[in-house]
Amino acid sequence: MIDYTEHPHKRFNPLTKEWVLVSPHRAKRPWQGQTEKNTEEQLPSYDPKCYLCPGNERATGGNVNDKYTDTFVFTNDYSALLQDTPEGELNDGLFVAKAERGMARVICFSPDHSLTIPEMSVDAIRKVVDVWANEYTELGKKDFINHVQIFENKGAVMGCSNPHPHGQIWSQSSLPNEVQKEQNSQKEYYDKNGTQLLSDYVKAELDKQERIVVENDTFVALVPFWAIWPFETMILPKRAVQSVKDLTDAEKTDFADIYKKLTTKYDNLFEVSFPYSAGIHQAPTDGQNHPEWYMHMHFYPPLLRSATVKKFMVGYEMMANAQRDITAEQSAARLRDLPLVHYKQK
Ligand code: H2U
Ligand code: ZN
Repeated sequence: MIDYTEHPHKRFNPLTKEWVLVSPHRAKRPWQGQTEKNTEEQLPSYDPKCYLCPGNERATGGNVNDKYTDTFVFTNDYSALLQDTPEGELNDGLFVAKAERGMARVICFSPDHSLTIPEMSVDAIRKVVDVWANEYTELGKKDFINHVQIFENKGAVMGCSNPHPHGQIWSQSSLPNEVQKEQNSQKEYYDKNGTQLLSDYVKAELDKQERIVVENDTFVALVPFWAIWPFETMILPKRAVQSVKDLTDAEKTDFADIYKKLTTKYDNLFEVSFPYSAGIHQAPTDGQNHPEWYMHMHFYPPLLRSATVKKFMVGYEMMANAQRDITAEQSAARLRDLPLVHYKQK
């Protein structure tokens, strides 16, 4: 009989309808498990050369940041999407293209250049959540914006250009690929069952208690059953909410709280500022009702065994299928067992 902690198997991701190959027997290879000691240099609270610090000039001539005291949002000076793109469509057999309009924004999470989310207070992170809700609402209101992607790239290994704590928002006319997959699956599930896919999933995970990392009154952080990255997680509200703007006041604070708790555990894993790409998936802003939607935040961290051993999505992953060794349950247990006090505070 198959033992899912031992034998190679495939797991299904119902959100994307894609499979991941899990090879737990390979994780039994000798685990050196050393945590690289933290050699990160302490950054200054203010860096006169940083284009995100308060009062500084940005990389483009002329633009100067406000002397902000909590969060600061501005339109990306090098936006990948533009408001004034002309209309256009190409439908020439196999050559298909379409104009895309949008707007991109940058959010500074804190005026303090040296901080990261796990080192910020819940009150300060709550202000970031408020900015997300506001940006989702305001960008979403525009007739040419049907999707708002909020995300954070953390760490140079993820291509982040600046250590100053910040995130981005790219909003656009059409649904991007990953969101379109989730849209289709959630709609199909809701039409068939009358409940949200992720509503049923969260209930089942809270019931099983096998992959939960941390929870508070209204939010949970877990390693999804179908996780691809070694320490991939999701943050989800405990009730069906379509977007950050629909969260209650208490839920917004709980969202900030769990964001801090999860990222603190991440940093404590290898005692290093843990890199990741994170982003919030939420209902399209197309003016339609989306009862099928259940907002959630994905965290895709690249580290595997230490601060310097990264998982590469190459070879079989690029050519065939995502694959992992350590199981989602093992990863969840390791993260769950880590302290909620940041290692720098010890
Ligand atoms: P990343 O660190 O995730 O690359 O985000 C930084 C963003 O900030 C990036 O998209 C923008 C870049 O275009 N930026 C500005 O808008 N103005 C600047 O002066 C520098 C960087
Ligand atoms: Zn800075």
